[in-house]
This record gives sequence, C-alpha cells and structure tokens, in this order.
Amino acid sequence: MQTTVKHIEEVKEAYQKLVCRKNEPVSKSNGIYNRYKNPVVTADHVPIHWRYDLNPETNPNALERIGFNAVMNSGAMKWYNKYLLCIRTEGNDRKSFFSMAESPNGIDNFTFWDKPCVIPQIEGNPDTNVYDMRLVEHEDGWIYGIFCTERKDPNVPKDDTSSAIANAGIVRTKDLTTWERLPDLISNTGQQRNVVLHPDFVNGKYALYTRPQQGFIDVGSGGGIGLGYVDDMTNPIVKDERIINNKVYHTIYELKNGLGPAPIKTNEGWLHLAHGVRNTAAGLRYTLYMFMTDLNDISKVIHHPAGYFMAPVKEERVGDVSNVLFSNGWIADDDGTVYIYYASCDTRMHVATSTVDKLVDYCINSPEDKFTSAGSVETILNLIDRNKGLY
Ligand code: M1P
Repeated sequence: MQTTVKHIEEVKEAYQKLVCRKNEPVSKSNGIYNRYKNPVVTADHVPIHWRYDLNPETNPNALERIGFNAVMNSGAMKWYNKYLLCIRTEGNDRKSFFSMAESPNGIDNFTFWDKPCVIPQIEGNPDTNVYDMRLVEHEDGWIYGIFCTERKDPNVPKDDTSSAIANAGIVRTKDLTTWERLPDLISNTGQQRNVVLHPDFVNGKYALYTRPQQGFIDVGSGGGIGLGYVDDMTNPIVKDERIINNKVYHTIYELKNGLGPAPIKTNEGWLHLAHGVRNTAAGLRYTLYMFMTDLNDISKVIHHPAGYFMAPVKEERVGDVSNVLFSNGWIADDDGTVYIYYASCDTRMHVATSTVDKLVDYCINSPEDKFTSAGSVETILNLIDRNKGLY
C-alpha cells in the first residue's frame, strides 16, 4: 500500500511541476510572431483524476486506468479574464472529445477544468468521434461551438470498417458548461469539415465558412474555403454556398484547405488564419496561411500573402501525424496582442504571439503569389531593387 501511495504522490508531483512550468518566447523570430519554448498543453496535462483510480483499495498497484494519447486542435476564447482552450483530447481508445482548460496569461499554466465537456447526442444518430471545435461568441449573445462529427458511412459494405462521413455538429452555450445541441449542418455540397461561424450577422443572417468535400479524407472536386448563409441556427440549412478561397495547383494549399478560427475584425479588413495541405513524397504537409477579406463584403479576399505563415519546425515536425500544423483557435486581446494556438502533428498544443497591427501589416504588405518560379524571382528582384543603397 505504501508503494502505491508513493507512486501516486510522485505522479502528482510531476504533474504540478508540469502545469506550473513557466513558458518563454524563443529568441528567433521573423518579426511577425514569436514562438514559445514549451508546448502549452500536452497529453501529460490531462488531470490525474481522469487517469488514475486514486482509491488504494480498488487500485492497489496504482496503475493508470485510462490513458490519453494526444491533445490538439483547440478552439480558444477569452472568458472572464482567463485564456480558455476547448481542447481536442484524444484517449488511447482513439476517441476525441472536448475539454476546457484555462490559463491566467495565455502562454503557460494551463489547467483543465474538473470534467470533460458533455456534448448532447442527436437521437438516433450518435457521433462516433468529435473534434476540432471552433468557439465563437456570436453577436446574437450565444457562444457557438462548431465541430466535426464523424460517423461510419452507412452506404459501404459491412466489411469496410474505415469509410466515414464527416459533417459539422453544432452546440451553443452561455456558460461553457451546459451545451445545447442543435441539428447538424444541412448543406447540399457533400461532406463538411472545418466549418466556422462568422461572429457578426451579415444582412441579418448567420454566415458560415465551410469546406465541402466529396470523401472523408479526399476533397475530390470539392474543397476550397466556402461561405454560405443560414437563417436560423436551430434549422441550419446552408444557402448560397460558394467558394471564396480555392485550392490552387503547386501551392501550399494545392490539395485542400480549411479555415482555422473565426476571423478577427480590424479597421482594414477581416484577418483569416487557415491551413493548406500539399502533397509530398513523404505524405501530406499541413501548414498555416493567412488572408484578409473585405469589411463590407466578407466573400471578397482583398489580401493574400504568398506561401505559408507558419510551418512545423524542430520538434513540431514529428508526432502521430507528422508534418502537420493545424489551428482552430486564436485570441485577440484588448491590448492588441494575438495569441495563436496551434497543434503540431495531431499531438500537442503550442502558442505563438503577435499583434493585430503586425498581422495586418503582414497580410497587406507581404508579396502575393505569382504562381511560377519566374514570378517568385521577379518578386525577390523587386525587393532587392528597393533595398539599393540600404544593404
Ligand atoms: O491530420 C491532420 C488533420 O486532418 C484533418 O484536417 P483536414 O480535414 O483539413 O484534412 C482533420 O482530421 C484534423 O483534425 C487533422 O489535424
């Protein structure tokens, strides 16, 4: 019994050390954003009372009873002065679910809330797996969570145990504790993933960024970031869906793309963060890119810097699904700081900080893509020319 108590005490000590660990920016920066030394949340941050039966009578060997594999793709918002993440938490059983965690400063000391989120099920059509919630405080007064719900494809032979159907599940809440389940998104463009609610009404309607796709993984002839409108979120039929940011041959978003968090409103336009996917000999590579849309016409992309904004570096490169950065949460703070939460390789959560001013500058003044090698050289020559006498 004493060994049991000792082991649990050691686990608790290591856990305390981890969640109290201070984070600091790394010295190398491109001026646009700062990365941080430590991931902000890892599977080891999952609370001990979710993992261990702490009763020595029923767990005399002090074994971990429930294991956690990864934490990743998290929605984010500031709430009563705390920086919150709605974390895609993945158990050793491969199932993802949502957990809220909070930090006093957005960069370290993230601790999970007491219990994971309980997401009500749709009668007769339960979710098999849920992930990647975008949290949005909408102008209508509700906080919405739009996430991917995955279910087995009912139209494939019985022995096909991997084909799935993805759609957007929708919940709303006022307190981030009790969630009201609304019907899944109804769109006639196939499967959906990476659906994001625009925070403001647009001509009295809810605007949703979508990502129609033909298959579960492959977008097929679908894909691109779409925009559609819904009259009533309790009957979420998407109308007038059209692509506003398409995939393009030989770019970092040649294969597929998807919006990340809800856009940030600035005086110059809406700032968007998205992920783009390209093919490589080593498989898919997911990087993050940015673009800006018009304040008065949110379907109009007015600035789109070439290439990626962030790509995996160093230890971010390796994990369960290597060569992946994914973001579905950022927080624009009152002082203009932007906390960009991103996951590396479907394994752990990181933060990078920037400011609204810098991100606007990045979007407006970075050169756009000319889509050819000669075009890229022309862009570089132009900068060299403007730097004449300065280097
Ligand atoms: O494994 C990388 C990502 O793959 C999917 O993203 P997308 O639909 O854009 O291909 C999602 O499953 C995402 O959660 C995951 O991080």
